[in-house]
Amino acid sequence: MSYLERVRTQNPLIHNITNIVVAPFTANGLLALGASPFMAYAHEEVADVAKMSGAVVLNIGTLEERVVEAIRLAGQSANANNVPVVLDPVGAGATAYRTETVQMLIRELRLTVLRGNVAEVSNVIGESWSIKGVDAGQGEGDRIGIAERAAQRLGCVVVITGREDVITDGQTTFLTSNGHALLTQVTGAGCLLSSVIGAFAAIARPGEDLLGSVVEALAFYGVAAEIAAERTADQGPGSFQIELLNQLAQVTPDILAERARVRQIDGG
Ligand code: ATP
Ligand code: TZP
Ligand code: MG
Ligand code: MG
Repeated sequence: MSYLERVRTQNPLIHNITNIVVAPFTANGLLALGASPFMAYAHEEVADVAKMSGAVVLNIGTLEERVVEAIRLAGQSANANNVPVVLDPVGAGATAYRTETVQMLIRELRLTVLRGNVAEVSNVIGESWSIKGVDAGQGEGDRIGIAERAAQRLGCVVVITGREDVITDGQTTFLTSNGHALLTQVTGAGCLLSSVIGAFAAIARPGEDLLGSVVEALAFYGVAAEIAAERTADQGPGSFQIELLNQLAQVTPDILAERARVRQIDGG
């Protein structure tokens, strides 16, 4: 059974502490995929919600003190209960507050997956890369090297997205090249992807197939975007955004196998 089928069969509960821009889009995307979204922020309940979930997705997009504390409490509970933790360090490097917050989080939490653009991931590990708000700035650095160093330093799977995505555990590295430029015109395309990765991490067997599952999440999301772009070719980002949700529900394991562009570049 593919990881995608496992997500749809197991319907994992995904606890999201995300930003105010993307919450409904993220919940709808997870439902379309076949996962079960749960947005919960209250300090009184986040530990309980994290404990009962298949994965916890932490996103600092519109951070403020109460949200940061909710993220910390949820992450600690997930760690204590062996629930996978995905961190999306939105805008890390754009302000000192964001950079310091992600650095506190990586000190205090054990991450399962870190997913960001190249600037965000660089800034998380103290290698600066220009960033304009929440979008990666221009740069010519070694995206693969940054991802591998981040994975080794944090002891987790790291995903750097862009036109081509890098997925690595620090030893073995994959590139996926599905996707479509229209994804850059939909806010939350990266944030939803981080939650989709959470759903695939939730069904992975710990220590066995996490990396493979995350690679499939990237290919799946990219294929859904490609088909959505084909179906809305004469329209624009609004129609594309809706069709992306449709395709998250409609892409089958066979379509995925036919269209996925995945390349392993290092290791075993
Ligand atoms: P940024 O804020 O820098 O756009 P993000 O958090 O929105 O970052 P992206 O890097 O845009 O995240 O990645 C989100 C999705 O969009 C991924 O599936 C990625 O493969 C895809 N993607 C991003 N840019 C392109 C592109 N130019 N062509 C094809 N796919 C892309
Ligand atoms: N501002 C703060 S969070 C956010 C914006 C526009 C959403 C960012 O979403 P993504 O997925 O990184 O494009
Ligand atoms: Mg983007
Ligand atoms: Mg982002």
